[in-house]
Amino acid sequence: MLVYKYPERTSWPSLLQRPVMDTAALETNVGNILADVKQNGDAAVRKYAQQFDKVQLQMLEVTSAEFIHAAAVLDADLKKAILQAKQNIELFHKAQQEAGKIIETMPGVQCWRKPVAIEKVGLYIPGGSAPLFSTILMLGIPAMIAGCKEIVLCTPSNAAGEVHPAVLFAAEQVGLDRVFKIGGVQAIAAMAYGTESVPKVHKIFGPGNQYVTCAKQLVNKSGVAIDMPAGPSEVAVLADETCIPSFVAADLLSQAEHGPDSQVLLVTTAGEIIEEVQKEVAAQLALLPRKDIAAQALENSRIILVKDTEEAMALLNAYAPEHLIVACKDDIGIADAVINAGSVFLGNYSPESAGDYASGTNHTLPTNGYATAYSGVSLDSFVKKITFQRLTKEGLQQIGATIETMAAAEGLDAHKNAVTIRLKYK
Ligand code: HSO
Ligand code: ZN
Repeated sequence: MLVYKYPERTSWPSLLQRPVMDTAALETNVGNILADVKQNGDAAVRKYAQQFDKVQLQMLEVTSAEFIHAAAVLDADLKKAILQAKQNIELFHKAQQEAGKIIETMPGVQCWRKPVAIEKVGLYIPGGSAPLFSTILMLGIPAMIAGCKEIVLCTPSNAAGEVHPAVLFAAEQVGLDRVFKIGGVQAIAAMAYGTESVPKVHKIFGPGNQYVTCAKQLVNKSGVAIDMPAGPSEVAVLADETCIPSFVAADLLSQAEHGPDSQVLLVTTAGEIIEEVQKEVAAQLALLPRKDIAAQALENSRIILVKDTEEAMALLNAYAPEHLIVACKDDIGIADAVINAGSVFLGNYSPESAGDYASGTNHTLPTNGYATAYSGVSLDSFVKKITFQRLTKEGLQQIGATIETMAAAEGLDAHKNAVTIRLKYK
C-alpha cells in the first residue's frame, strides 16, 4: 500500500481514482450472447453453459430433491449461522415497511402513496471461487418482505451440474423455490427476456463479474430495471490514535480478499499508527488462503495521512466509499459528517464483516463513487411507490381556480377545461 503524507487537495482526485473498468470493449461479445438467448431461449443457455462453465445441463431448474439433499449435507453450524443472520436481516428490513399515510393537502383533497411490490424480480448469485450465499439473504429477504410474486434466482453450477449446498439451503430458508443453474451473461439474458424455463422479470439484482455487470447495463437500456451500477468492492477506514492497528489491518484485508480489483483505503490523522498497520497487514496477509488475490488488491490501495478529522471527512466524502469504517474516539460525532458512503461501521468493534453477513443491514451497496447519489439495496428496491388521490366535489371547488390559472398560463386549455367542465356541472 502506497503511503501519501499530507497530500495537497489538488492531488485528491488522482489519489482517489478507482481502477478503471472498460466495459465498452466487452459490449459486442456480451450483446451477441444476449441476442442469442433472446432468440433461442433454453437452447442458447445450454450452449453457453457448456462453453463457459463446462457443464452439460439437462434440467435448468433445481429440483426439490436437490434442495433436500443440500439441507442434509450442509454443516449444522453453518445452517445455524445462516438462520441467525436471516433473523437479523429480516428484523432490520421488516422495520423498513411504511404505511401509506393519507395527507389532506386541502379540505377534500386527499393524496397518498402506497408501496406495491415489483411483481417479478430476478436475483443473480455468482459462483466462482467463493459462492456468496450471503447475498441470497440480502436480496431474497427484502424481496419476500416486499411481497414480490415471482422471485427467480440464477446461479451457475459446477461442472457436475451441482449448486453449492449453502446456496440452496439459504434459498430454501428464505422461501425461494425457483432456482436455475444458469450463470454469467446467459443468466441475465434469460431473466431479462424469459426462456422456455426461466420466467421474464421486471428487475434484476445481484453482483457479478464485468461480463455480468455489462449484461445488466445492456438489458437495462432495453427496459429491464437493475439494482444499481456495480463495480469492484471497496472499503475506506478512518482511523485515529485510538484505533487498534491489528483490527484496521484485518478490515482492510477482509475487503481486499474479494478480488484483485478491490480497493482499500486507510485515511488517518495519526502518523504513528501507519507503520504498525503495515506490519499487521503483512503478517495477516501471509496467513490468508486468498493472499494472492488480496495482495493484488493492495496494489490498488493507499494509506493517506491528513492533518485533522475535518480534512479526513472532506477526502472521504469526495471518495464516496462503498463501506466506511470509523475507528476513532469520537466515532459517533464523526458519523454526522458522513455525506457520501454506502454503509458506515462505527467504533473499534464494528467490522465490515458484521454488515457483510449478519448484523442486519444490506451488503448490496453502491461502489465506484455511486454512493454520492445511490443508496444500497433495501426494501424500497423491491417496491414501487404509487401515488393515489381522491378529490371530492368540494375539494375541486377549493383547488379548481389554481389549476385553471396555471393551465391557462401554460397554454394548455384542455387541462383547464377538465376542471372547468366539472365546476360548471350541476
Ligand atoms: N463485502 C461484499 C459482500 C460480501 N462479503 C459477501 C462477504 N460476502 C460487498 O461489498
Ligand atoms: Zn465482503
